Amino acid sequence: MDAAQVKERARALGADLVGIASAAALNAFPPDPRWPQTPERISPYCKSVIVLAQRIPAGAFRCKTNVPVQYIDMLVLRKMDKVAYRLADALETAGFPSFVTAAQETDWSYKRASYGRLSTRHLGVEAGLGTLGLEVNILTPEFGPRIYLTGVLTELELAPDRPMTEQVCIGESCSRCLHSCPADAVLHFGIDKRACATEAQEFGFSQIAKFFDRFIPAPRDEKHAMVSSRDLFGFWQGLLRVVGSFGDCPRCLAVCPVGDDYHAHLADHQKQIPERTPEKVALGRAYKSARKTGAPVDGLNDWNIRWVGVDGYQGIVARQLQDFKRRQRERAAAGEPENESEER
Ligand code: B12
Ligand code: SF4
Ligand code: SF4
Repeated sequence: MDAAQVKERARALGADLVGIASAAALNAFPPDPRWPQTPERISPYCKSVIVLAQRIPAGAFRCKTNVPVQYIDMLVLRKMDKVAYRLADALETAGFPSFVTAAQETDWSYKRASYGRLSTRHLGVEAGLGTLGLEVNILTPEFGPRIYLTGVLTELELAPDRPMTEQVCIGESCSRCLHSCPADAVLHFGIDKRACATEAQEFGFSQIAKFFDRFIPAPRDEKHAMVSSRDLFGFWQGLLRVVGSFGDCPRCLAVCPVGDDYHAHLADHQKQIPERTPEKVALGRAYKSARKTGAPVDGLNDWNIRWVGVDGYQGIVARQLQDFKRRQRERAAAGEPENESEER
């Protein structure tokens, strides 16, 4: 099987986006060399990583609460794992040992479990699917950040895709993710993980640990109250359906204006950002001036710029919007629904 056949197979199985990264490049460029999230740490034989992305349907981002996104996230992750498993199985049947990485688990020994065994966003960039945004989500031209990703590690040597050098994120002059963030966690091409986790993992591991820290020394009647509290109910729902234990906050995904799905279904609903404050706007402007004056910015340093896009923002979103509007006009002229999805 060659790269084109593998990609065709992945799409036929239901992947929305697929790209290929060479294991050698991933081994040479770990996101943070102090904690190398590399294929060689997992398997000495891996030659290529096939990166699959599954889009999150935009409809869920048009609702009154975050609940529909939280549920559909889980369905998307389940579908993605199935597609990846079937692809790995097909490769192995063809004679090449292959397996799927855990897309959501983290490694206890790496930065107190805040790192996965591989960083699937960085996999996506190396496989040419997009570049990292101001909030370090990977932004794809097709669906912006509204995707989940996973990787199939294979011993088959495949021609890799080339990483994009053009920055997909509009950058500091946009800052919509920063304006929307309820936890003030969006840094300058970086993220305050602890702050984000308070919203994105309301019933995550650290909340469970804190709960039991309070529970163990509490007097008996307080313990009774805690047993029937909202916290414990949240943990139960998290165990049952994963909802609440991660993937709770969709705001930086919802408001990002990159992607045809945004133009088609979200531009109207997400136009206003209720969380926007003068302080957040000022912070975005400060980021902009720091970049303009060349002040040191961790997320844009010589190592990290590889994943942000070495050529900077060159108008990809504006070009896409024009192209999207042209296709809308053509569909309207042909009497077809304006926002119908493209064949992929
Ligand atoms: C742990 C985790 C979290 C944690 C920590 C997030 C983080 N940034 O690492 C928390 C709870 C905060 C979180 C939140 C969210 N997550 Co999350 N998360 C993960 C997970 C499981 C591991 C993350 C990881 O390994 N990061 C790798 C490290 C390298 O990332 P980093 O520290 O940010 O990277 C920087 C550092 O290396 C930094 N750096 C710092 N110091 C130094 C020093 C040196 C010397 C150098 C060179 C570099 C360096 O530079 C890098 C680039 O900026 C991944 C799945 C996976 N296996 O990748 C999903 C994942 C990243 N999450 C995802 C999502 C969607 C979310 C949320 C939107 C919540 C939601 N609705 O699901 C938010 C978004 C927050 C955000 N804007 O980043 C998706 C992202 C999809 C996308 N489009 O990008 C992923 C990829 C899940 C998946 N399988 O698809 N997440
Ligand atoms: S997931 Fe929510 S809290 Fe985390 S960075 Fe995005 S908007 Fe902020
Ligand atoms: S909302 Fe704007 S600044 Fe944030 S990631 Fe998307 S394009 Fe970049």
